[in-house]
Amino acid sequence: MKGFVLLSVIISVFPAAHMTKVFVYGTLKKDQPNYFRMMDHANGQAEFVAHARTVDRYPLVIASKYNTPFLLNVPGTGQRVHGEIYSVDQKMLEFLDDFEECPSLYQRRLIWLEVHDGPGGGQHTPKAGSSVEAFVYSTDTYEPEWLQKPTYERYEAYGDHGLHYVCLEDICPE
Ligand code: PCA
Repeated sequence: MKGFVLLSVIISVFPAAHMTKVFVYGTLKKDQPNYFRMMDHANGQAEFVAHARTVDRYPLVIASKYNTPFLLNVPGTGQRVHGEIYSVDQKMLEFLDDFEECPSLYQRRLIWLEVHDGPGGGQHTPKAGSSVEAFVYSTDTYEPEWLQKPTYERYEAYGDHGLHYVCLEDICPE
């Protein structure tokens, strides 16, 4: 009990101490179909940190019957992938793990990112050009054929590729 009280005090004094950086490259990005889930306070807190690009190349493919974006965990092939870094609290991290069916569909792992622009000024905003580590939902549990698919450097749910993201009725915005 004492330990719990102490932990609560530490967390309230240092709110950043229990935040985790997550890099999103797919439907969770701003203006993409699942962004609203990260902005829904019922799921926890998510704060934009910066735009960024993966340091290594990875194949970002669109696969499955729902045309879902997958970053395949095959560093060194594909392209350097653009996305957004968010700082999320424990509640949001647990929500995202559940939503991304981690660890069966995606696994959450750390990757290196090159920071582009952030909102600036903030004490916690990393500098443009610097490298930061963040979690990403990438996958090892892909079908071998997915390695033959076209790769993208930037995901757009309704882009020129024509592989429009299919929302399940019960998990999609109106
Ligand atoms: N959601 C996660 C992984 C793929 C997806 O659509 C993301 O946007 O990063």
